[in-house]
Parts: sequence; C-alpha cells; structure tokens
Amino acid sequence: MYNLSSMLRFLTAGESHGQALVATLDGLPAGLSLDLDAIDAQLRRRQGGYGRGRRMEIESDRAEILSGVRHGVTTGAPIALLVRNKDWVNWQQTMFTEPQMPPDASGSRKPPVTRPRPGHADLAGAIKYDHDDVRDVLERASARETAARVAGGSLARQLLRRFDIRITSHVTVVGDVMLPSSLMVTADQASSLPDDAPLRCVDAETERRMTEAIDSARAAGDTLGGAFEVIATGVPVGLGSYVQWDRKLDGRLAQALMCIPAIKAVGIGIGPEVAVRPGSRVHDEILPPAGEDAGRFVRPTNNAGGLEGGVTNGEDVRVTGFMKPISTLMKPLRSVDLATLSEAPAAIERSDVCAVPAAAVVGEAMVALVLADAFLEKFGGDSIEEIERHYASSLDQVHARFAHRAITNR
Ligand code: EPS
Repeated sequence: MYNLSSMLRFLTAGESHGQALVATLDGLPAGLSLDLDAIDAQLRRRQGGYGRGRRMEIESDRAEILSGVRHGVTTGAPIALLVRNKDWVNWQQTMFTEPQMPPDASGSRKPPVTRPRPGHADLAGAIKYDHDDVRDVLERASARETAARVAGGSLARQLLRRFDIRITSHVTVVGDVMLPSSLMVTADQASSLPDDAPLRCVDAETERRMTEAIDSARAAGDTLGGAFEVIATGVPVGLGSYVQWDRKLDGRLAQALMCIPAIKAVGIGIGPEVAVRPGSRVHDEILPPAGEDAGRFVRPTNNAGGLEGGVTNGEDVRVTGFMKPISTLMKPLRSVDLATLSEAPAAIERSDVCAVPAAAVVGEAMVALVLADAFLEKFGGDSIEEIERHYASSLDQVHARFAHRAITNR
C-alpha cells in the first residue's frame, strides 16, 4: 500500500482504456473549502505540452467527487475522485470488465499484444503476472494513471494553499537541450509561465530549440526525455525529521517523484552537482535575521533546495525529476514475440514523443501530497480551524524565542 507516512493515504485504480480512473485520498481535515474547478484546471495542465500524442485530443479530463465533501467543504471522510476515460467508447469490446459482453458493446476487439516494448513494464509484467496478452500489463502501467494523481494532488495543494504554501514547476531539459542554470529560476518566473506554453520553459530561445528537438525525434520515429524542477514556496521550517530514516523528507520527496512513470533520477537543490563541488560551494551560509521575523535567518544561496538533514529549513523546496524517453517508438527497437519466441520489432501503441511538461505537473501533484502529509504530521488536527491554531502557535513560539534574543543582543 502506498502510504504517505501516516497522515494522508492515497491510492489510485483504473486502466488507460477502461471506463475511468479512480483516486481515494484519506486523511484530509474537515472544513476545507474546495475549489472544484481548480482540480479540472490541474488536469488540463497535465494534458498539455508540445510532443503529446493524439490521445490528448480525445480526452478533456474532469474530476467528479464521489464522497467526503458536502456543498464544497470537506467532512474529514475519505474523498473518492473519478476521472472518466472518454476513449472508453472505442475500447469496450477490448476492455469490458464482466465475463459476458453486452451485445451493444462498442469499439472493436483488439488482437493480443505479444511483442513487449523495451523500457516499458511489458516484459517483466507479463512474466510476473503470467499474462499472455501484454495489454493486461500496459493498460495499468500506462502513464494515463497520472491523471488520478493530479486530481488527488490538487486536493493536497488546496490544503497547502490555505497556509500560503504554493507549488509550481518548469521544464529544464528536453533531450540534449537544457536551460543553462535552473536554480536561477525563481518560483515567480515558473508560476507566471502560461499553462499553454509549449514546454513551460522560462527561456524562450531554449524552448524553441526544445520544440525543434521534439520535431526531429518525431520525424525519426524516436522519443525524448528531459527534466523538470518543482518549486514549493512558503514551506515552514521543520517538516520531516532527521531522527529516523523514513521520516527524512528528502527521501520521501525522492520516492514521490521516482514513482512517476519514466522518472529515473531525482535531484534536491543542485542535485548531482554536490558530488563535484567543494563544500564551500555547496553549503548555504547562515546570516542573522534581517527583517521583521526574528526567526527567519538569511540564507544567501539555496543549493540545498530547502532541505537540510531531511528537514525543511524555510527556503524554497526545489526538487528535480529526470525522465527517460517514452518507450513506445514509432520506429521500434528489437524485441521478441512472446507467442513464438522469435525476434520481432516491439509493438507500437499510440503514444507521445515527449511528455516532460506533463510529468512536471504530475511532479507538482506528488510533491503536494508529500508536503501536505508532512504538514499534517507537524501541525495536524481534525479540522482546518484546529490546524490553524496549531500552526499559528508554532510560528509564535519560534518568533518569541528569537525575538527575545534579538532584543537582548541590541
Ligand atoms: C497518457 C495516455 C496514454 C498515452 C501516454 C500517456 O494514452 P494512449 O495509450 O491511449 O495513447 O498517450 O502513455 C504513455 C506514453 C505510456 O507509455 O504509457 C496520458 O493520459 O498521459
């Protein structure tokens, strides 16, 4: 079971061409007013980006809330969300759940898929679950499932927003085209990117070269990966803990990004750069508080990406996900037909050439779920009002502690 520690529990179900995707989120407090349109806005963002396939022209994802909410306000009960697959009408004969298909089932019955795609879950999944038709694997392994994550993550981000924690993202790499220095990009720059920007890259010239790289890959029957950075602002000091391995928030964020399909590496702050720089150019110096808030120390740099010792330090949380190229190639790699064991080109399923901007939106959702979980761990309560009291008194305590010293130092 995928538990986000102990406060929030999140699960999804559904196949790419089944009736619908489902998500349940258990553990949100009572009394949170939800903006239901905001869930659909996030789903729309996930569908966008230059390089997506034809499926995104069919779908216009919308979330229906089935439980846990009354008149737009959470009750504290588990929330169930449904995202219907419009494409279902074309797949009923292939994907029907009951043994007897109704005579009016639509779509055609597709032949079994027997030539696994290198890089996809196809081969390992078919062996593990003893399936002859690889469709039984690929339907669930498809990145379509991430629509359910974005719907659930949208609820988590609405909780965080109530406490002025905001999450955004931008694309830093597509193929071999990369933004020179992603850490120079501010959260404001990233969040002011229009949702319909082709690749949601902050530099127009880099973005243009990225779209060209996608065009070349498409023309060659190939695919491209890349990287995106998620930035969370307004995160208080003290989420996560260094005292136990499974409470370290950097580890929890890494898992949350790594479990997005095709993500092969995760970086926090400057990420893999830490291995090659000396300590003097990695660690962020600590300077005395400068403004009104006596508990807010000045950090001239944020190479650590807002996390030291697995604990948030009050700076922006910055996490990068590195994505491999999509594994369906229109010019397929060599594979084996599992029915005959003879060499054969891998199967071709409708797919995307590049889905890095979509993965960035999924990354935001996963980061929102982890941060909301860690936030509830520290400040949690059964209702929003109770959490607000806990949060305010914790901030007061930190302020009072340092305000006292600031006065005695003068
Ligand atoms: C996706 C839906 C899928 C793919 C893509 C992501 O739809 P279909 O298979 O009907 O084209 O477009 O999934 C993959 C590339 C993959 O390898 O799983 C979506 O909703 O994001």
